[in-house]
Amino acid sequence: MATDYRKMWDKIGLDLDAHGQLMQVLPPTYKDVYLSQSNRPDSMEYFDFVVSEIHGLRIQELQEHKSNGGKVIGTFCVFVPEEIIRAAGAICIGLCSGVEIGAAQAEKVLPRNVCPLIKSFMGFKLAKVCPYFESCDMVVGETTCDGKKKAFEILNDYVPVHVMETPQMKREKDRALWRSEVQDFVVRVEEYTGNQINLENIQRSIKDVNNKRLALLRLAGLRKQNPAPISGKDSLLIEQIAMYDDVERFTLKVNELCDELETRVQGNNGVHAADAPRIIVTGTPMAIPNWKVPHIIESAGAVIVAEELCTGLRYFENTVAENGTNLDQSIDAIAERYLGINCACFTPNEGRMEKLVRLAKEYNADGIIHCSLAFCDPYLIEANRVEKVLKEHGIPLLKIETDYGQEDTGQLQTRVEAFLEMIR
Ligand code: BJ8
Repeated sequence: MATDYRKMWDKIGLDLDAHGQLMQVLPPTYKDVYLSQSNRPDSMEYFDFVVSEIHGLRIQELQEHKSNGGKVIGTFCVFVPEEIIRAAGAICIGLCSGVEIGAAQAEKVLPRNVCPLIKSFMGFKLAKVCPYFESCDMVVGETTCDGKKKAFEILNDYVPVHVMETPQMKREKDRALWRSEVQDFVVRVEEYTGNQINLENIQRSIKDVNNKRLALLRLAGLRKQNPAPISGKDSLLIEQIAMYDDVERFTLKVNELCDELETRVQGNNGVHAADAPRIIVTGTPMAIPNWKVPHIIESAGAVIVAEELCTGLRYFENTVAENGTNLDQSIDAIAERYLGINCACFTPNEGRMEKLVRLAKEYNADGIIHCSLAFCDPYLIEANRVEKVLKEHGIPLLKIETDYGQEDTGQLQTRVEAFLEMIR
């Protein structure tokens, strides 16, 4: 029998009616999108369990951490250094959401035509439907895109927001700015948690988070095989869960999954036929439970072999150098690692173009699908640069612009099927 968490939800201040509506959406969607897949690895059981307890057990863990004096810090971008949060004994939680709930409330403070990711986090906070948000006493924003930057001013009316200034270029002076932002963040996190960050706890934290990223990289490496031993949908789910699960447990479970996948690879046991078109997805992050486009792609007979997304490679492809011998060196190493992220908020963003060409080769991809959220200027406009470079290299591309609604599903299916037909 399922545990009744209503008392806990009520205590942390959720609107139980609105939250009940949200919880009704998830199980049927999950069944259709995930549990309907055939030949899934047995080790996916853990990740299915995590989703089934998405607002239960993990929230209980956060509440226990808080009642023992710990802090929970929410983030909206993979640019926020989680190593620093962890070193200070706090738990870092990614708050981006991939579902449109609370849109009416969000539209009271935001324009109607705004990126769904921004509208969604504002809606979640205003409608009080997200126990992760309500567990955070502080959230960290960034100045990556204009929409988020301005939305954080409004969000600050409802929860304390610390904003990190992320540079828009990668010159030496931009690096210096970012290093100083990271140093300021250390001070802010120390003040907030009451815990000092020192060489010992930062090195431990760097190692733990590196291990998490390395486990995800191991998983990504296994997907280079043909046939792919795991679906793109399952891989995306794991990359989404990486944003909020317990770091050590998650790392262990991803490595266990990889052990199983290695056996699958040896037995030539894939989730799709060896001749299934191999697709790389690139673009804006796909926050949980936004599985619409991957579901369409894999239902049409293709297999997604990599995500050049922040819920994907951009999150784990780089690790922090572990050889810092003093605190400053370690903090600089963290700052440097984060500047390796190729977000479209940078200009120019050539690293992303080079990466896509390299990934297409490494993963033996037949095509790339560029998927951007509506009203996301950085990615929608940068799609032009992506198109130009991929054309020069003869890599087929399909560009999609969508939101969190299901209204365009039929149209997207038709376009994806036509694209797959073309590259087969
Ligand atoms: S590092 S991609 S997580 S900023 S989709 S809110 S950009 S209008 S999410 Fe992102 Fe960090 Fe970059 Fe990654 Fe704005 Fe675009 Fe919306 Fe976006």
